[in-house]
Amino acid sequence: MSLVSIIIPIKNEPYIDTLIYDIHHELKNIKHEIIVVDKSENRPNIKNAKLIVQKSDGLGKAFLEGLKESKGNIIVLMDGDGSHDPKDIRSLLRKIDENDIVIGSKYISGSKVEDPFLRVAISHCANSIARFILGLKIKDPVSGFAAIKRRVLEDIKLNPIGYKVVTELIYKATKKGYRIVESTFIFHKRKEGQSKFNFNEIFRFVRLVLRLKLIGR
Ligand SMILES: Nc1nc2c(ncn2[C@@H]2O[C@H](COP(=O)(O)OP(=O)(O)O)[C@@H](O)[C@H]2O)c(=O)[nH]1
Ligand SMILES: [Mg+2]
Repeated sequence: MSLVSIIIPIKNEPYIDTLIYDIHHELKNIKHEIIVVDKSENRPNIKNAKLIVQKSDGLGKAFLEGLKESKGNIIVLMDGDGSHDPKDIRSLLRKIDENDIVIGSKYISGSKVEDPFLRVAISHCANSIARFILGLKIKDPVSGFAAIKRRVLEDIKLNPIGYKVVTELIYKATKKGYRIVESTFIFHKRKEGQSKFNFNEIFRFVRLVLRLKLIGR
């Protein structure tokens, strides 16, 4: 494992400083870089990470902008609100050598979700839609927490709409026969700030799933 690039899309996330500090602490024995892709109204003053100002729209496209600036052979995508714990990055990395993609999965035994009931219910519905319509075997194909080998991302063309770039990646990577496994983690309640998730994201997700199903890309 030579270099791990951690890409964190943010939009008004006051927790980002603490998160960056904790990631560096947790990964102190691993060569890594942190890339924050920012779409905030007021530019945050980011220390100890590379800041990219997002030009496009949406979480999925933020990931692609971060990817372009990254140098690692392993890429980690995570949220900037404290829901994804830096400690769990290590669990993803433990499995990446023998696999192509490792998904932080909320719905395998050993994982835990600290979210209100409505959020869990929406997440379960999105999961069922992705698994049923796209025929995915992964238990949590709508997760936003994953480690991915760079060569997979160089081979697959992503065309994200909205949040769920990992769903698109899993679908396309499965078709190409890449090895995808899941890893347990604890999905914490966001530590600060507010969720940017809204009902438009549900429509974008449905559009994404139908597009993948009907035209395959
Ligand atoms: N750069 C960027 N980050 C975003 C965008 N939308 C959401 N995010 C970030 O993506 C992560 C997940 O979003 P969040 O609001 O926590 O969604 P939730 O966990 O589903 O409630 C957080 O770090 C957000 O700040 C966007 O359009 N651009
Ligand atoms: Mg969140």
